[in-house]
Amino acid sequence: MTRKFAVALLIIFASTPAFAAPAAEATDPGAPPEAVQHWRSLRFGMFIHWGPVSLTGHEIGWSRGRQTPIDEYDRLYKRFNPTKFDADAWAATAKAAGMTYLVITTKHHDGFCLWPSDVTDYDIGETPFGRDVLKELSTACRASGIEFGTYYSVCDWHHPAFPKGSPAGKTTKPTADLDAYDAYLRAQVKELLTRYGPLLVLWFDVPQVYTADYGIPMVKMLRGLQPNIVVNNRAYAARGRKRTVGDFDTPEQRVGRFDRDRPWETCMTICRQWAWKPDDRLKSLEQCIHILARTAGGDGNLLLNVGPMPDGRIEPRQVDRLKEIGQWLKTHGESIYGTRGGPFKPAEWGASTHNGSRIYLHVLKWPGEALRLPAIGPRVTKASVLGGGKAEVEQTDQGLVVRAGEADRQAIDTVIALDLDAPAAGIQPLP
Ligand code: FHN
Repeated sequence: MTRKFAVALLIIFASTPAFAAPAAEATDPGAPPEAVQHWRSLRFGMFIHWGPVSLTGHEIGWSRGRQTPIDEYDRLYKRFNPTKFDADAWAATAKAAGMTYLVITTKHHDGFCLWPSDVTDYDIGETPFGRDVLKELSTACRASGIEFGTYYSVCDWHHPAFPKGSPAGKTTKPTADLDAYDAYLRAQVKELLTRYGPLLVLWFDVPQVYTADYGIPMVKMLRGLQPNIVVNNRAYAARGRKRTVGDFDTPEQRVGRFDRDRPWETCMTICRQWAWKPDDRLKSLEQCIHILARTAGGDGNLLLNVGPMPDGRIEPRQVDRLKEIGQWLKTHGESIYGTRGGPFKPAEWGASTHNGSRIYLHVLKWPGEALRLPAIGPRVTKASVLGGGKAEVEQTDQGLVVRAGEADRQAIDTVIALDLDAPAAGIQPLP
């Protein structure tokens, strides 16, 4: 009996009713407010969806039992050998993109683990590659000043104890045992939280039948291991529509609504697929900048996803796009990092952010010769275009009229800095 199998058996026995986790406690205390504010100040992160599935060019998890037969999908790891994987290069690409944090799929719905787990053999250690991707990537991120976070799929369509299976989580396994799966999940979450240093975030996904009875004690357990970690809203299936889960919401493939009360992060693919897809459609620089500006303008973070190739590289044209975003952030980053959304809510013309006594207008589409905005209390003492250029503002009790000449308007986003004689945070959000 292998050590891993013995450990797995121990976990299953330990999860029998006599030893089952204590009944779910009513609430998750949440992350400390300063931890959430720090996460929010980072504003722009890299999402990575990667695994042996990249050998097929189909979607991670979802193609198991669809484009790729289950048995074939589950054997991919035996030939997964991304010899060009270079964690320092990935971290450098995130840095060059102006990204401040990185979240990688440690285990997606297909159950494969990108680290050598003690409770399964379905992991990177059993591939020809063999190396601990999480160890190398977390080390490289820290060396580059990029904060490291982990995505972990709650549903596991490969594991015999998780009730739902492929395709698409729509089948039910005869071997289902949620107590046993909860023990497995907790053991893996503990591995993530005790092996790779302080994590910025645990990004859970698709809980399906994993309910709050399991999820709340599990989240409390992980917060005990890393009290400053931030947890998203997908750690478990919430009871009732009104229940909020975790520390932030996760609008997906869309810019979230303006909300300065509940933290949120838009997750979005830079192409169309989450995992590697040859010749996928790549978003333009304008699209990426507009998504970032509108997300920050709504008071949200943007987690922009790349799907690395089976050889371990991020596709060169995606690297180039990310570098272009980073170039833009070199001159415009102060209008994104550390800002809060508003006071002017996102609209057709664009969005606004603020920090201290400065408002940033992200004018994405000029509504003619001038931009007219509702009145604000503080006086505008100065107006300028980030990156160089002139802007004029007329301020009356009726509102602001903002102008910039054609030569001062910028193709993708004219960011106009308005310096005020009082903090912008005191201005109530305006339509
Ligand atoms: O099914 C997953 C999907 O593959 C991807 O990981 C996204 C990322 O947020 N989450 C789920 C879909 O909501």
